[in-house]
Amino acid sequence: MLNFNTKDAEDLRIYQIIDANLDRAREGLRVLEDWARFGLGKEKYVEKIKNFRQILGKNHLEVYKQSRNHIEDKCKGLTHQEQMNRKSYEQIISSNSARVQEALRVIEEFTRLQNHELSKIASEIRYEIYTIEIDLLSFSKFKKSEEMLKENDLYVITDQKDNLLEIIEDILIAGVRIIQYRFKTGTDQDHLKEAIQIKNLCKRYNSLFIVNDRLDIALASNADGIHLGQDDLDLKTARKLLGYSKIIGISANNAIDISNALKEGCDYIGIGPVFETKTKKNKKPLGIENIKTLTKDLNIPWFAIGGIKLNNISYLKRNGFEKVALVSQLMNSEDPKEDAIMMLKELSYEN
Ligand code: TZP
Ligand code: MG
Repeated sequence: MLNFNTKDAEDLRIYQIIDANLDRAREGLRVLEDWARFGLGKEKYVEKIKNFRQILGKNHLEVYKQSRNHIEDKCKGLTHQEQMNRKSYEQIISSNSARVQEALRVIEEFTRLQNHELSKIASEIRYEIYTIEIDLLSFSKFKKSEEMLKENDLYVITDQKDNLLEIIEDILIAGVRIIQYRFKTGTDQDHLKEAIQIKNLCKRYNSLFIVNDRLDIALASNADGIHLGQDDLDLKTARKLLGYSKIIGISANNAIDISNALKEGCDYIGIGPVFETKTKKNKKPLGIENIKTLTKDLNIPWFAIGGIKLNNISYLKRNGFEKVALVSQLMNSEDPKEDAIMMLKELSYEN
């Protein structure tokens, strides 16, 4: 039972703490709720967070509110430099989750003696916020990757090169925003080391970093996603292991591959080979007419791949191909930066 008869100074000070922290928690929750609603469109999370706000609202008793001006708060309006430095939505989610968690912890401690029920509520919500924070961050990360896939038309895949990092940096400077790390021989240790270096470069240039074939290397290098061929790990298993913050791309070259990939929730598709290519000698080219048929109703991002060069981009564009992926044109280029700039230019022309 609550006992609010005693109005001694100590009680008032405690109520003031509870009052301030209920406000703090609800404000932080509102930030998370609005991001879940407008930023991510995640109805289930909106409902959950709204419910927490309402529970805390109901428990914001008059006695707490009335204590508000008991002692003048000398720290009112103080802001921390960190608040001014928030640059990304992720930082906003994290700092507001922390604000809610901290406020709830304070409520939990100070209500323990005279409002046990509110103490329990604060503790329960606090635990749920830890999970909600991680989920919202995953969704936000995924959404950002999804947008990058939509916005960028040139997807560059690496080959094994001594000066690979240099080539990649040139390509990133040129404006390419999707890099896939692909390797077929060598040691895992070397690949992981290289993957981390490329990931860091991609991060610096705000670009997507995707690992081909290898889920372990993708996870260990904190890649943004993985690209799987038809003989690689199946998409369902990959999704289970990677979670929902990472993108998964699939290589397809017929209608069944495409329909399976869509059913299992892939995020983009690489379709090819369009033309003959030395990079994948044993695959028969599909040709543009086949690809046009295969992609007629496709409504996720797809990249044509195989034998794509600077001199056939305009032909592909005239046939309605918007996005391309390639290896040799940039990996074997004398001037990868200049070639990437030209490619991006070609791809940006309206037909
Ligand atoms: N998948 C289908 S074709 C291909 C892959 C990985 C190779 C593309 O390489 P290039 O050098 O751009 O033709
Ligand atoms: Mg593969």
